[in-house]
Amino acid sequence: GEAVPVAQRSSWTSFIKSLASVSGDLSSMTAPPFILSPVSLTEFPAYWCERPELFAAIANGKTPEERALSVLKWFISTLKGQYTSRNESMGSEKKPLNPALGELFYGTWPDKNGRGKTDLLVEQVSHHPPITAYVIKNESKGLKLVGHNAQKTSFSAGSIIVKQIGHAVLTVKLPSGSEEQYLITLPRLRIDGLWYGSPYIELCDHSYVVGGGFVGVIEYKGKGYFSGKSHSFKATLTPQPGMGGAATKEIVVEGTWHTDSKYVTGGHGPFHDVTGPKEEVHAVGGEGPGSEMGEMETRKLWELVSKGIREGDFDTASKEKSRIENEMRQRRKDEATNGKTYTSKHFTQLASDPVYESMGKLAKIAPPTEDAYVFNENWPASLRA
Ligand code: 0T9
Repeated sequence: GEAVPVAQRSSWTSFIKSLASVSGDLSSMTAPPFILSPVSLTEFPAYWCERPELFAAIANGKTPEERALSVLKWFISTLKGQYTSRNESMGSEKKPLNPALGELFYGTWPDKNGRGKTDLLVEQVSHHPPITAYVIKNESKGLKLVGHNAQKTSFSAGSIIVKQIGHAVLTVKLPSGSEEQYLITLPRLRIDGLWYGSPYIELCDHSYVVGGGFVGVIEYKGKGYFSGKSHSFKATLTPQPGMGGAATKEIVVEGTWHTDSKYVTGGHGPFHDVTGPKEEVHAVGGEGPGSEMGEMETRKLWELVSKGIREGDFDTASKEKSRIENEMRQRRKDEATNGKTYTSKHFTQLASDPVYESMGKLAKIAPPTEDAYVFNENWPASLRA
């Protein structure tokens, strides 16, 4: 492990070995300090909108085909941020902070060049197992993305395999007043480079973007497959007869998701390109008076832990982390004593999702349904304006 500090080599080795025996949920495992990220998983949904103009552009599509293509382009353009940005900012993939139940993150991307204001709201709706629910809305463009994420991890041939559970639904309000809905499913991950102490993600298998009369399948391949390059993908957009897309032919694009791609069939020239800069979310307070952050808002809750990790003061980081975890355990105990259970501030959980079911059927997506976390439309005052 070249990337592992000498003093942490044996604890890294035992961490890697213990991965093989922990199956399902790695979030609460204790890892050596060098691999800790100061950022909580509740901040990750911001990756969906770090190119706000591509999100906004979905609303400009004049035909179902134009819109389905812009949804696909926006989706593929989020992958670089979702899966390689920690390598860029911190040198490798790192272990994110495991969110507390009810942890919140609010943020916004300001209006610029007519793209409209885009807002983000995230809540940790389950701790065991960890489940994060989120909504991203661009009101002026009639766009709303609602989704949730969970992970099931396993260990195979020296790599961590992460099956993502959850999905997102994008609703597009058309000028005519009618709505289009798109189901977005999530790729499987393989975390490689563990032995060297410099983990990185490769995407595997495939994921779907289904809606507006089209089924989009994105196939992921790493080194040694069709283009021989890491982070390769091939996306196929197929019109569904009788669903508005039938007038057009199949469209195929190929490339690497962390750089760019080109049309192979049904078009010419470049498709997506993420070699340019992205725009990080502006975190805003939502719970406290004015626009201050309340105690459950991620950057406030983890403030001292994050500071400790950033500054290499791991004693403080671990003391503060234990303090937060104990406090949360006490809250759950108090609730139990009072015959209460935690209720989500922003979402209502349902055992099935009609959009997932109907869109999923078109592409034969398994499982046949998933839970839904329905947003209660209760934006904090700081994002209501
Ligand atoms: C949803 C994303 C997800 C969350 C992270 C697997 C992972 C937790 C989940 C899937 C986002 O939209 C996209 C990106 C990165 C994913 C994380 C990468 C990662 O390593 C962690 C897991 C739980 C670990 O921390 C494993 C241990 C660690 C030492 C390896 C770096």
